[in-house]
Amino acid sequence: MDPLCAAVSLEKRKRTHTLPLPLSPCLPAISMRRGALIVLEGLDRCGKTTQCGLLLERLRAVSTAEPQLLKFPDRETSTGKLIHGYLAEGQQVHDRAVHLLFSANRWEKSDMIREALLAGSCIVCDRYAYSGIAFSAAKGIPLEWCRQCDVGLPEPDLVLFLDMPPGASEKRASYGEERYERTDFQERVKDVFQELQQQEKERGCPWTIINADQSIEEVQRDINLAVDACLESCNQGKPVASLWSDESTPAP
Ligand code: Z5A
Ligand code: MG
Repeated sequence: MDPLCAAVSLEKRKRTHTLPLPLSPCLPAISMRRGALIVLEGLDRCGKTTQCGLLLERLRAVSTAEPQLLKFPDRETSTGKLIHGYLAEGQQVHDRAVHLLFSANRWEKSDMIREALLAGSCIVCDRYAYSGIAFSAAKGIPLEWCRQCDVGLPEPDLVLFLDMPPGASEKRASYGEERYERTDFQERVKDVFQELQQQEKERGCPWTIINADQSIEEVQRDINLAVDACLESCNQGKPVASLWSDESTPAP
């Protein structure tokens, strides 16, 4: 059995007993042939940021290359500052212009993502292009127009959709502080996410749906199961693909 599979199967055995799941200190971390791009998506307050942090911690234990966490929007870059003004400070920006800003905010990171994956680092992404489409199409912008801006970004190896009824998230902390945090709008966003999910399934890139309406530990357990399978396939030389495009970069 190759070392990654050994680490992963040890993890699977441990899972039945304890959560969270630290690797045995005796087991050396694995040098991955290439890293995996793992995206967490879902409606507001479904637990994406919480689970991204937990996943990062776990990947640190499995791999020799440092895993990285990206959060979109990245509010620190120049495009991110404009986005933050729009989301949190009520600044007015044309719907299509703000869509382009969100997309640009991802493109700024695209070379870095590809290089890190090829160097063996896993990347955990807190929202990605799917949020970009879902929130803009929910405002009435045509879905295909929204998608075009993100064609060619690094394609995720795993999309984990944290599924939760829109009403349930209202009970969670800080709900309602930003633009978009209204149940009627979140219902429309969920409809677009469902349409995207169906389209991705039809093109052979199905999302993994995680029930987010359970405890943090239970959600983490379900995520870990899906991530294990994804790491195995990346380590077997799956190329780094481009989203909604035929281009790809072979794994080293
Ligand atoms: N947006 C867009 O329009 N276009 C784009 O291209 C992109 C984004 C990328 C800001 O995003 C907005 O940008 C977002 C979409 C839009 N607007 N909306 N809606 P953001 O990611 O910065 O949003 P946020 O403010 O971080 O919210 P969030 O990410 O949706 O929350 P979350 O990360 O999913 O949840 P959390 O922070 O992990 O958890 C929320 C609370 O629930 C917290 O107190 C946790 O302790 C608690 N929690 C977490 N898990 C559980 C469980 N399992 N049980 C109970 N409590 C829990
Ligand atoms: Mg978040």
